[in-house]
Amino acid sequence: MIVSNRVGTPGGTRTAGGLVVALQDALRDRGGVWVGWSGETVQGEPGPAKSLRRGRITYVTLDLAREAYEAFYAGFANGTLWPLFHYRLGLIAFRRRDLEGYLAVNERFARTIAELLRPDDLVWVHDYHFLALAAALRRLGVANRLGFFLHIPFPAPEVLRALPGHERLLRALADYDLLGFQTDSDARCAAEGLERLVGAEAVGEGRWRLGERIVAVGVFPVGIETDGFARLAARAADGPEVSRLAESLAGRALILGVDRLDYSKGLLGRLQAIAELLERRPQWRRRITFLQIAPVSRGELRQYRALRAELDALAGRTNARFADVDWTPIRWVNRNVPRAVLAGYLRLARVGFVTPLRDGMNLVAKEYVAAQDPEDPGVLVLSRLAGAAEELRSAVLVDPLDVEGMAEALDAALAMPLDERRARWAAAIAVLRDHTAARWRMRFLEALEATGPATGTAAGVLTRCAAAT
Ligand code: ADQ
Repeated sequence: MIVSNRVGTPGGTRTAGGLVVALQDALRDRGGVWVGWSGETVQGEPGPAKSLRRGRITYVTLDLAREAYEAFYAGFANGTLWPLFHYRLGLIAFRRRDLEGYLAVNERFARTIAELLRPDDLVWVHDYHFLALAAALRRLGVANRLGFFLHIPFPAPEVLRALPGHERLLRALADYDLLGFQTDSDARCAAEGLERLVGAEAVGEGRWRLGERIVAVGVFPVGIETDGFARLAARAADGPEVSRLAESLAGRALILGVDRLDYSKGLLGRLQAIAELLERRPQWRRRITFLQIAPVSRGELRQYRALRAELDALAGRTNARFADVDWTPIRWVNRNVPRAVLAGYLRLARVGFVTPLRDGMNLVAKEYVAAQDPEDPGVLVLSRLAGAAEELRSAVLVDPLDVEGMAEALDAALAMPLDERRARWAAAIAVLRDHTAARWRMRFLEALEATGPATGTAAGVLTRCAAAT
């Protein structure tokens, strides 16, 4: 059984992210149930869960009452946990009633899940919306193996300590059998939080004891279906949408960014770096186009609306400053793009520009590498603070706060000779062919199956929280 806030719509993967596809494949292989929010809010009490069977997968979705949505999704999950876990303390809004609403939604999901579970089912829970789900399930007497994977970074204990109620959430995490993280640093932070903030005791082999419970902590970097995405990109290259973009470039080099419009993605610094490049390296004026595809996300939250206004203004100002009658440097597009078209755009780009201030992994960086033409690959310019930077060491790595440094990196990437581009790409694609989405889910599920006091998992050696040292 998979639990995640949003579920992949049955059959529909046209716009679905790589992750939804990977989870769908996991259920298709083994058969199972996918539980999540329907995406609908209702006035008053929501009705019972809806269930839909397609092949070997049963989708079970719950509506949320409007107030539950406000407290759980807009409030605690995205107004409190998201900024906290991305180290943006100044953006945190905290209200007790949001925390209460969050815990209540976790309880409601637990009741639905408990009714559906058979004794030997494995449960794999995803992301920060459900930190407290295992605790709620245990209270209902569920003894199944419960695994949790966090897609976003896990903060250092000193940062987590800012959250009222953090002890309760950490104890709730220990009700899972396995906690999975994107990077070593995230796993170390979680382990150190368990030790320092709620007194868990390391019992060896990547496992911690808290009261009666033993929880394993491991590192499982999310991957993509590398070869599948490469084929998608190669096929898309001659399609009408990609040709339209190619023609509009009129031979200019394309620098491409693709992100949800989120303050963690470093979009302001990215636009500033484009302006800096054009200012300091005038030889690139008229010779590049920066396309940023950034569909609006969580637009009902104040912080997101403010960011959007700032980005609109900055893109407009930069264009006004550098544009000519027949050229504008920045194309700022707030729209979703079908996956197959996106793959073609990524292939067309001379530079993939990915500069989050912090990111659990960042799949766009991986998709950019997979989409390249092996004969003439482009260059990935990647933030050191994306989880993907731990694997993609051959990218041009940048500090996302260093605007001048990012402009220099763009200059180097645009001028990079073919030999060096090929060598960097070959190193990156080798990693991605090895660390695929299929391997990610198999490793996680194997580790989850191996948990329990009798067997235990050798999940990794964890010492100090890197972010705290
Ligand atoms: P996100 O923050 O959403 O994911 P990311 O990892 O880049 O970020 O994944 C986004 C996915 O959506 C990619 O597959 C991308 O192609 C797709 N996408 C983005 N913009 C799009 C657009 N305009 N049109 C179409 N598709 C678009 C969270 C964490 C990440 C972590 C992932 C997976 O924040 O750090 O890598 O989960 O674990």
